Amino acid sequence: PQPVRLQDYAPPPHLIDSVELTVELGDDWTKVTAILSGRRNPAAGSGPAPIVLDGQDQQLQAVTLDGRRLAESEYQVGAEKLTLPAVDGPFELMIEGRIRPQDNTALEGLYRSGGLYCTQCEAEGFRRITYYPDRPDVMAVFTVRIEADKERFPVLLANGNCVETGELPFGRHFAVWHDPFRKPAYLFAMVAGDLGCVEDSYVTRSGREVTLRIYVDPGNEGRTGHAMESLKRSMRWDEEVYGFEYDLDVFMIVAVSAFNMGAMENKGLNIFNDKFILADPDTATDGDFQRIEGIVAHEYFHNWTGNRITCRDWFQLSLKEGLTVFRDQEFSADMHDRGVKRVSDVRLLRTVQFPEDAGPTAHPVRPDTYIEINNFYTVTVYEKGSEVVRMIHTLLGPDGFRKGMDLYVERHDGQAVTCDDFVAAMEDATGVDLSRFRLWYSQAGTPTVTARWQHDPATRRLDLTLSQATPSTPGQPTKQPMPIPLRTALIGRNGAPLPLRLDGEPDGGGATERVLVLDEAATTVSFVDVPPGAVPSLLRGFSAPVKLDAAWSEEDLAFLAGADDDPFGRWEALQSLSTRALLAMVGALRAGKPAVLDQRVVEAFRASLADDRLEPAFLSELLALPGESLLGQALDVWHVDEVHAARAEARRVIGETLFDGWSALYERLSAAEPAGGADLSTAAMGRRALANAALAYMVASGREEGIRLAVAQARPDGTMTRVMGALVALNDLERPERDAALAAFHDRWQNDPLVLDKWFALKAGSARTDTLDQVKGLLEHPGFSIRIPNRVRALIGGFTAGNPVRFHAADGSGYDFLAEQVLALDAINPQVAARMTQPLVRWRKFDAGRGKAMTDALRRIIHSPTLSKDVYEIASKALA
Ligand code: B3K
Ligand code: ZN
Repeated sequence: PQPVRLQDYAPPPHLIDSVELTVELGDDWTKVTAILSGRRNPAAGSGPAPIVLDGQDQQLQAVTLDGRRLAESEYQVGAEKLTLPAVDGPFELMIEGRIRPQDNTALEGLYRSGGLYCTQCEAEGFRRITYYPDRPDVMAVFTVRIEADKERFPVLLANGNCVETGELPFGRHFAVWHDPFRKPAYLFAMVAGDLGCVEDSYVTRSGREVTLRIYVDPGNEGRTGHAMESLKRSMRWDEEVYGFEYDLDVFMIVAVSAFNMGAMENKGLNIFNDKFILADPDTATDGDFQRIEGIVAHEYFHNWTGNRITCRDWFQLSLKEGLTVFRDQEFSADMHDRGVKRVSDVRLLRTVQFPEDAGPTAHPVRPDTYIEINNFYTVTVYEKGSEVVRMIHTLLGPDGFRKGMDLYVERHDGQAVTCDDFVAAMEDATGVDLSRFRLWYSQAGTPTVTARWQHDPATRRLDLTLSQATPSTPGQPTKQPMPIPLRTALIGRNGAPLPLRLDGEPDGGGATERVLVLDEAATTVSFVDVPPGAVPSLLRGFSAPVKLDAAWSEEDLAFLAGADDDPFGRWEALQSLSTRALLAMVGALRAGKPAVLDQRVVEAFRASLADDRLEPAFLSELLALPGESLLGQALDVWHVDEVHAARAEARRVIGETLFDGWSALYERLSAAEPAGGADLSTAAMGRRALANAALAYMVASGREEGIRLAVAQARPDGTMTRVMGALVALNDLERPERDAALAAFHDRWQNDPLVLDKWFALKAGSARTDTLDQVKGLLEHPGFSIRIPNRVRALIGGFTAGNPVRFHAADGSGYDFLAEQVLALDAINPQVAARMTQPLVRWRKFDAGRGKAMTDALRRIIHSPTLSKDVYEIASKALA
């Protein structure tokens, strides 16, 4: 397969102004007729140019150009292109074709799953519906007519407003939808099925009433309340924070059970994985509720950042994704607890994006080449992209950032633009020079910032020396220094942040926090009037997506863990202290010695547990040890068994030593839990999170009392947050109580696919040695289907991505299993197969034996004669 390159971008030779699409859904064939009104693009030269359209997996039946049906000799149909005669001026083209949505297991384009037809067109799915210039810089006004059997498909939806409905012969009916906003084909959507609908409304701040509708499988209407409330909160927030109002009369969401990703922002008709819509306290955890809120917001926010202003080409994907993730993160921070939100976003970035940025598939936030664009919907484009926008926000300040957004919209509403256009608007609105900052878009790899300091008690100066280095990544052997904003404070011995004054400044204005910008390879900053014993608090709020190597002693970290006024800094200090201790335990185990947990960690936990100023949600984050994969990354070689053993031992010691503390906390929090657990306030969710953390430590202690409490809490009549908290706590135990609790859960929920996914993930994520055999057996479970991505992610992904110690079994059995599943899946759904390949790509992180077994598995995959380009791209990069 040939790579596509950013440097080869050329504007489209023809533009399309309007599309009239007719889709006749039928059991054998679906007939699609497209009437395109187009013209030559003045920005792409003049004179006649052939019309070249994209198309895939369809049968072309007729082409009519300006009223004349073309003979077959007048056009060429290739595997992926249709080439028509050269055209100079305006033209009208009619394309008639046939497709088979019922056979479309890739879930791209128009597909049928169960009794529902729906679409997924981003990035390049529209070309599976009709021949079209399927690229985001071609924007047209769409009118869509859908025809289908009325009884089986009573609901017919597309983007925009419904302008006509009516009856047809043979029990069929039709609906016509018109979307007045010009849009690229990737934002096209349609749905046909038998769906229940919940309706609500929203009055925008300028007083327009918008109808809100959520469509779900009949029977699920009662589980849409949270999504609807989340939608209304998002609409309000976007008006308040950015002045963005919704622009159509109706906003629709459809929940579908077979979906490749989380959701899709199609104009006026968002389509969602049902997992991110359906929720009630019996079936969804607090984490599920929060994810739903975040994703509903994310898709809604795309209406301005993505739809009104879209991407010129797919290399610019982060233009809409990084910005929209930043917006949804800020929304969630405003709705709940900012510090807790920041901690969980940073944890995701470090656990998934940092490894990507350090491995063979590393790419810049704005990639410059791809084979399959679907492989670039990555944590780098999304989460690191959001961090890049956040740094702009930090450098410009909230008011400057808002001015930049206003200018961005004023300049580019209705256009398809680039990341550079976004940065230019930020610069022009504020006068801040971001020319070097643009490197954040083009340079891959996670920079390391080194911080060393020295305090001179005589002059009361603290010299802080900062330097940066970014490792080489594929295709980028050397790197330039980038501007790195570092939020900095000095915490005095009494625990209070000190007023800051830099050398040479007449006075610091009393501020206790500064944004230092490290824009060279190295620099030294001097603070004056610094009393002895002050400890720097660096990278506060995680102000840049970097690895920080700071010269903190264990005592400094223990101090910051109790005193830092920045919530992220406080959490980070305890994480760093724990990481050091856990790595020392891994070292001991490797040397054949017993692993002993540093007592300072236990003491820091004890102190935090006793600190009643802390919000429960934050405390539960503070008391979570770094995960196995973070510890693995911190090592040159990820010794999976020792990492697992060290972490389990640390949890046992913390559980046992502080048992009385955990138990008192658990009792106090459980007493506060109202029967039913339906209180979804931030505070109540925080209490449940902390109670679950306490319970897990009690179980980890090994004391019978912990197990007894967990077994009681796991009873399937409880609310899902509590039941799952208990099952997670019990899941690794080799005890009949664990099996019984899981079996009861299964029996209660086996007919509810989304809840059954939780059970699949628990089974697949258990550290018990029989887990792989269990997973293999569950491939035959009646509730499992390789065609439904949620099932695949829960069961197969739950094992390969969620269970490092078993997936990386030294005998290579986990890798063999994954290779087999990837190949089976690739024939059905290449996009999901490519995702599932990911756990193999970082084979260099493991010992020689595992590395060899992993590359063997990758070779087995890549040698498949029918491999998709999706999986080929990942596997070939991994082996390069
Ligand atoms: N824009 C979609 C993702 C499309 C993925 C295509 N493989 C969802 C989102 O980011 O909001
Ligand atoms: Zn998005």
